[in-house]
Amino acid sequence: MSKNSGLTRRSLLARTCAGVCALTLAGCQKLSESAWFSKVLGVGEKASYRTQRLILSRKAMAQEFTEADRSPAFRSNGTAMPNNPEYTFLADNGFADYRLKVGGLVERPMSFSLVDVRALPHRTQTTRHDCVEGWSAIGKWKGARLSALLEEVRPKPTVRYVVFHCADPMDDGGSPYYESIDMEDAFHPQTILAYELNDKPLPIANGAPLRLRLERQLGYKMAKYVMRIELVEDFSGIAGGKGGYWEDQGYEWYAGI
Ligand SMILES: Nc1nc2c(c(=O)[nH]1)N[C@H]1C(S)=C(S)[C@@H](COP(=O)(O)O)O[C@H]1N2
Ligand SMILES: [Mo]
Repeated sequence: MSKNSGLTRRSLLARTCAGVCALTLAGCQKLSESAWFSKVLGVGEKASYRTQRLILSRKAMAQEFTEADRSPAFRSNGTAMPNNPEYTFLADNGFADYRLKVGGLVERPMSFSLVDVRALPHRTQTTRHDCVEGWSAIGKWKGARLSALLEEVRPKPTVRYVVFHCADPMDDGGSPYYESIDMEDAFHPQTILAYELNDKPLPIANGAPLRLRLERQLGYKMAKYVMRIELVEDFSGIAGGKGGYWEDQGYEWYAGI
């Protein structure tokens, strides 16, 4: 039986509402009162049946696995050690002086130490990573919920995207790796800033001290070495203007699996 067979429009709407309520429980209480959230609800209410189904599929969870399913080793891809003296300095001291800066269109710009990030509501998930180059690996990730971090800085109503600025310069001293996601993905329960892989501190090769996990999209969206998060209405003014390092080279911005 297909997943949605036999569902009436009313029960679909009820399920959409359940999704929104689950998000609220996941830590959007304050946000739910903000103009941004009511704008999203307004759109949801007016949406056609077809759009409701699209919304449902964006909210769906990526498959999770058991610990026994994990790959023997989780390989590294792209940068394995950022060629950046500032990063090397932080790494040499176990990232004790690392601060994640969060700014842009927010009511309350903040900077978080790793202790602060670890104090945020967290999630652990064992998921499959799919790289566009044709390899996959299953790993267990633990990290802070991005929704919880965003709630702390209070996004302004005009925010549409969350941009992740990384420590690794690309192409010999070129501009750093970066990525962007929309608010729907930013508030998805499986969207986390991971600080552990397979029960150990995140290795440098996999993006220490913090890397994005966004389980419904391809590997290149999952920014490693995140140094700064910027909330924007539009990313056309950033680097090549396409919303990410690989997007600027011609890859899709929405890399759904
Ligand atoms: N900062 C940064 N993030 C990055 C990359 C990178 O080179 N630099 N490579 C991307 C690609 S293509 C993939 S598949 C994954 C690889 O993650 P891993 O090194 O943990 O396997 O990170 C993504 N995020
Ligand atoms: Mo990748």
